[in-house]
Amino acid sequence: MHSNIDTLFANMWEDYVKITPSAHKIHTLLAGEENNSNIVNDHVAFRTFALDKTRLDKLAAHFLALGYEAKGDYDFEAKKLTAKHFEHPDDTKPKVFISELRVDELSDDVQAIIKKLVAQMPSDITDADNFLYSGKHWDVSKAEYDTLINESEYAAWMAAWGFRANHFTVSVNHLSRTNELNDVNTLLKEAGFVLNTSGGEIKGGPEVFLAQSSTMADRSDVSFSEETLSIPSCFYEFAQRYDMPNGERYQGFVAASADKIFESTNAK
Ligand code: OOG
Ligand code: NI
Repeated sequence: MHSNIDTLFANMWEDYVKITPSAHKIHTLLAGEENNSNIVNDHVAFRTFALDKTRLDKLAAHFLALGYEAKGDYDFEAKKLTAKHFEHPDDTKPKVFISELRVDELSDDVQAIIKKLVAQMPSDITDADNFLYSGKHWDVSKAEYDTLINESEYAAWMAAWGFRANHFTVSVNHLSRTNELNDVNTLLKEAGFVLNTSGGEIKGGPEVFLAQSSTMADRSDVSFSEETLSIPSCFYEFAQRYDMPNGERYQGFVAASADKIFESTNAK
């Protein structure tokens, strides 16, 4: 386990930008606007398979050990996902969103593939310092990837990319030039980045106290058993939070919006 939150996030960021060059470019673009390099992260998200060796709790343990606390619970029925979010008492630390795929609800063929992948993984690897940016611990063939993608884009993404940040999220509230998500989206489109339009370019809004947008994932090389292929990797997200009637800023997530954000890694 890591003993320092900032080092952990710095290592995860380094791993993430290697396969998400757009995030690095956008970070520079927004930091340039800021005239400093301090982009505040709203949250970082992770994915996993809900199997004994890999379930959400295995990832969460790393954050709980660093003082994070479990907050919201989310269910995505159609995508067969369960998720939780975690917050740190020091609210300058990014929130963490972890989801897991309910493998036992998938077809027998797909379950067999996922179980075969996870069986190749040493069980103590989930405790390693670098687990949250360690990638995949199995060989997966292109044929297996294709079988997974036909039933669950999420399963295929996990099989190809494994354990690493799926996305970082810019806190629009902390930008200085603008605190409006719509302005950020305009800036990104003018610079040529492609946004996820599933459910509209902006998901949510003031009525649910959270507005979100995201890029479509970059593509990056993955080594499958027989060949290396370029497939969707990770994306960058932008979040604007609003104050609730009690005056406190909303810190949760919105399931209906998250449902569409998941689609940022779809091949389209
Ligand atoms: C997570 C999607 C949900 C959010 O901010 O609502 C999410 C994922 O794609 O793994 O990050
Ligand atoms: Ni997110």
